Amino acid sequence: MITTAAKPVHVLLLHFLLGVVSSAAAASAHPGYPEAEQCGAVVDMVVNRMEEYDSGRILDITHFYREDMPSWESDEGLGSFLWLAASMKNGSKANNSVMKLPAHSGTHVDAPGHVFQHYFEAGFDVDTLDLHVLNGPALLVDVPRDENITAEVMKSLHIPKGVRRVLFRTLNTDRRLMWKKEFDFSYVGFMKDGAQWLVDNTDVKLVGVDYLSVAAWDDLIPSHLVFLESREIILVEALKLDDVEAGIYNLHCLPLRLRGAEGSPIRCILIK
Ligand SMILES: *[C@@H]1O[C@H](CO)[C@@H](O)[C@H](O)[C@H]1NC(C)=O
Ligand SMILES: *[C@@H]1O[C@H](CO)[C@@H](O)[C@H](O)[C@H]1NC(C)=O
Ligand SMILES: CC(=O)N[C@H]1CO[C@H](CO)[C@@H](O)[C@@H]1O
Repeated sequence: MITTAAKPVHVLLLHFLLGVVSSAAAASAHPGYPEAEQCGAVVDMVVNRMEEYDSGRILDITHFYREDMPSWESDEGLGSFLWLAASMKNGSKANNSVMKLPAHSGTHVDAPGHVFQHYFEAGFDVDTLDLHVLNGPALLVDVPRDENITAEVMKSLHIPKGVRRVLFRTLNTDRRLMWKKEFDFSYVGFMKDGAQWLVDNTDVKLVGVDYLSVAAWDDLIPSHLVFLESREIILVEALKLDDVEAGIYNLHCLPLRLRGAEGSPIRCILIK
């Protein structure tokens, strides 16, 4: 990162007074500003954002952060989270943005300290999560759309023994809940008995879901407790599973190394 040391006030004032002349001179002197003859090419620059790479072999299942994405229990959405603290337009040598995000916003991961105070105090933060669990073969399954994820539903999915990572696509994806600003309390998630069934009867160590919580609102804390108690299961939430076929993929998820944090934004991709 390049930072520009703060300038004394009188220098800033001088910049301001010299105004246009000074910034034009600074612009032409800075190699990061295009020369006049290159301007035509600059006008043609087109940003090509992708959800898939390498002809669909790599699928991005992470939501991009946006101000109008839903935020926990809020009607207002995530709101402003990124601003340009230093900008070339205002005389800095480089553009430098600053961000401020709740740790559990957008596509994110929960660590055991999220719902267990003794785990939090002992340091079971996102930097302790097993990258082997977060990376490897994963099954994307469609959950019946008429229920929350109960023990009965879990049973009906017939997840084979040996499957260690499962992404559960639910009614949340059909309802496009992650694309709505208002937090929706009626999202689908795990009921306590569904979480318990998974713990008792499967080898699943990574549970991925398509809204902000793995646990249905009605069983919010009980389901989290069941999943996180053993410290062996990792919860990945608010995955973007739209337009992805059910099946087996290689999953790659990398949280930020935020020591002391019980949650972190995470980048997840599927590779065919
Ligand atoms: C540049 O400075 C002006 C005046 O202080 C301010 O209004 C503007 O928002 C700044 N722009 C950026 C991109 O920082
Ligand atoms: C799931 O549970 C929530 C409450 O946590 C409820 O509002 C919602 O209707 C349930 N969804 C289905 C499909 O049963
Ligand atoms: C937001 C903003 O001011 N961004 C500027 C950063 O610097 C580039 C290069 O000068 C400008 O084109 C952007 O407008």
